[in-house]
Amino acid sequence: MSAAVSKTKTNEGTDATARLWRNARLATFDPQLAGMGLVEKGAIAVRDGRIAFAGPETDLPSPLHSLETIDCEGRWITPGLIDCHTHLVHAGNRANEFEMRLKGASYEEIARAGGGIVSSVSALRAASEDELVAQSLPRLEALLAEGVTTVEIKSGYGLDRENEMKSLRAARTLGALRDVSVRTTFLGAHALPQEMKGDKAAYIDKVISDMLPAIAAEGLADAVDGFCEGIAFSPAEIARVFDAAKAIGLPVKLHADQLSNLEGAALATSYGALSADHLEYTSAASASAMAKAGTVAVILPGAFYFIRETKKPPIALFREHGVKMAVATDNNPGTSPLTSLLLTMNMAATLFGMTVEECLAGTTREAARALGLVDELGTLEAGKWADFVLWDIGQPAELVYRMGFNPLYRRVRHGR
Ligand code: DI6
Ligand code: FE
Repeated sequence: MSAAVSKTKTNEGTDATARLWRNARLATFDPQLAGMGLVEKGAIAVRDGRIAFAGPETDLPSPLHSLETIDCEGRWITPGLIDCHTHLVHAGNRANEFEMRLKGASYEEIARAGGGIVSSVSALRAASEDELVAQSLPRLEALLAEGVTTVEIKSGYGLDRENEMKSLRAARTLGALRDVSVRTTFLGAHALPQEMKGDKAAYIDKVISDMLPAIAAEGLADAVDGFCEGIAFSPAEIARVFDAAKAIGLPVKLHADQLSNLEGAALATSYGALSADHLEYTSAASASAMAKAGTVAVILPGAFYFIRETKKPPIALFREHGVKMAVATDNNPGTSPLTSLLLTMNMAATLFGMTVEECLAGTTREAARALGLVDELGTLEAGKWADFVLWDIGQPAELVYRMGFNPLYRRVRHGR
């Protein structure tokens, strides 16, 4: 059954988005309302792709009564989902490595056999930009089919100027090919490329003086990320990258404390990072620093699950200190080949004990905050982009509760 569009009222001028979505139940995530900001018998008025009003139908300002009306037939509406941490642009996959691990091989053995991140770098370098787009598109489409309207995509499998730029251009192209907002993040400090083995300092030099200026000059990155870990880069090396990002005016985020505690989250806060991500080993001191700096904790249960990690991120600490929490897929070929944000929410709830409200806020409002976009996206509030999803559900908890079921009815981005 399709929602009926009233034929008696016409659009205002040439604004094809000018509409009134009425007879809906809203989970607004408006921070001024309690909990999920629920509104029974709600309406959303859209003009010029933005929300002109969201709230109880009875409060609708009279000038908006003349808008063309869509009857939502009592369906639930949430903000469009935001996947705020992905490595979605990559080439090939690592299913072979997965099979080897199932037979008992260690990461080290796999790396020696030419697997691991190095194999994803070779595959990406061998792929043309068009091939990269073509391979990544089905992953993007899987996210969109479940109501994602904004996705962050990192580079980090190119590891030289040409291939990092190719990745970021491919990410931007994906955003042009589909109705989705793409935010790009330069993750040059992801791994050490084989050709620079034994010389991390020289590689960081290249990230800072070769790749970053070229990427910034073309406007290819909205933020800069790094992987702070024993197997990747030290806090001192990441600090050099962040100094350069800051000098160029780009915000930073960090893969921090995923496999060990290097106090990466605290380092990120000293640069006013938008987010610190993973955080399995994050300390109380870092959690407190995150709260003070307003750095969002991005929780990534897909990687935790896939690598069979046992140390859980300190959710209780984050709650205690008032750290905002986002939830994302971390889609990548090595540790999280996951393209379902709905399943990710179920994992965050089941594996980490996050509440329904935390999971849903984590893929809407807090995900927007982790991208520095909370003034534009992430809630159903007047002034923000009209990005929202109509769901065939009886209550918001169903979005977190089900596994492998998609109750999406309609996805709306910028009012369309
Ligand atoms: N942390 C991860 O889990 C992935 N990257 C990162 O910084 C792993 C990426 C890969 O193995 O391909
Ligand atoms: Fe990641």
